[in-house]
Amino acid sequence: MAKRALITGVTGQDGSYLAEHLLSLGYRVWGLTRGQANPRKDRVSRLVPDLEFVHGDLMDQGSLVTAVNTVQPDEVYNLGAISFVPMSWQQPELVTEVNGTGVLRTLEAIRIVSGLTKPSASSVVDGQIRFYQASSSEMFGMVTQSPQSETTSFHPRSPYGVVKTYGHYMTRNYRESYGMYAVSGILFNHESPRRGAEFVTRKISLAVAQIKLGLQEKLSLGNLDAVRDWGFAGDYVRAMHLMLQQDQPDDYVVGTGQMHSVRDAARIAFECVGLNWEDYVSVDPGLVRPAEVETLCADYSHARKHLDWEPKVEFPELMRMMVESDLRQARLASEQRAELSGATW
Ligand code: NDP
Ligand code: GDR
Repeated sequence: MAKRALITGVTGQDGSYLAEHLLSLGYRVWGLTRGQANPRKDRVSRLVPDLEFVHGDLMDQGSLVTAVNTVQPDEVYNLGAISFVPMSWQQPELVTEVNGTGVLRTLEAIRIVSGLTKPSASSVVDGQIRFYQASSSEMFGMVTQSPQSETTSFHPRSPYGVVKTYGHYMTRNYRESYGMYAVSGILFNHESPRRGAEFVTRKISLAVAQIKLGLQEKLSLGNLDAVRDWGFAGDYVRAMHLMLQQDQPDDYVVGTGQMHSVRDAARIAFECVGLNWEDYVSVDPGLVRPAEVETLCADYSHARKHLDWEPKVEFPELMRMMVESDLRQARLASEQRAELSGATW
């Protein structure tokens, strides 16, 4: 019988890659979608035609119980979140509800549907629903140790990071309290052509494509010195799946162990189209964060050893992939505009 998976956040970057990956392994996959007319649902349906849908919202406990009960999943991947860090200063309470209490509600939905009525220290049993929580390197925040591993202490620097830390510990607590197979992947930044345009790598790749085609003149960025460990989302969803296939549940750091600054990202992206980044990029102090995470770098040796996982795509190749995808789309959009303006009706 095909395994069954439920993904929250299926309309996001990781959701679409994870759905494709699980379907390629023979799973039946349901994505949780919210709202009465979500255009991102149409987009993911086009990208992943075999994906099935169930309605629900991380803000609504009953809808999650119904979704888990309807799908009867073997595995639940909780990727749903407000994932743009600056939003968490603007709407900290909403981010707490979705990214924090949403984790608790999903764990509760699994507990209720599984009939786990009493806390019990008993270990994982076969046939249990397995749960993956999308934890984040933002939990490390102000780092005093580099690279960061599963044992590095947390010092989150944004409401987003604080709330992800809550979800992380709640996941561990359900594992320890109910014997649930519940794990967190502490994932470092991962990008792709499907990355939201608000995140810095995609903001850069989109701007490079527009500037190359003469559709934009300049690019404003915030902190050019911020350093991240950027990998490819398609590689990281393999790690998510592997975390749920182990004999015992555990948490894993996933990253590349390579560090690049925002400045490097801009330089590499502009070089892809033969331009010098310094001719186009300026710093807008308004984009600098009130409390910045200056530098992050993953020690993913635990994942390498126990999951046999390695990233395949290096950062320059990732930036090239994103720039080329944005160039193709910008050219297509230009051609369609030209066709429309030449239309005779
Ligand atoms: P995206 O921002 O691309 O996707 C977020 C998803 O969450 C969307 O599908 C969105 O759906 C959904 N969502 C938002 N609010 C709710 C809600 N109330 N109920 C149900 N779903 C909701 O994020 P990514 O794919 O990049 O990231 C996936 C997860 O991994 C997130 O939890 C993120 O915080 C975490 N993470 C990401 C990293 C990265 O570098 N990408 C690194 C570490 C962790 P809708 O279309 O309805 O808005
Ligand atoms: P991050 O990703 O906050 O690390 O969170 P983002 O791409 O937004 O920022 C990375 C770094 O770049 C600096 N920066 C800018 N960022 C944006 N968005 N726009 C700019 O113009 C800009 N200029 C400089 C930022 O200050 C920051 O230091 C991502 C999200 O996917 C989270 O959900 C996830 O948990 C973490 O990665 C790991």
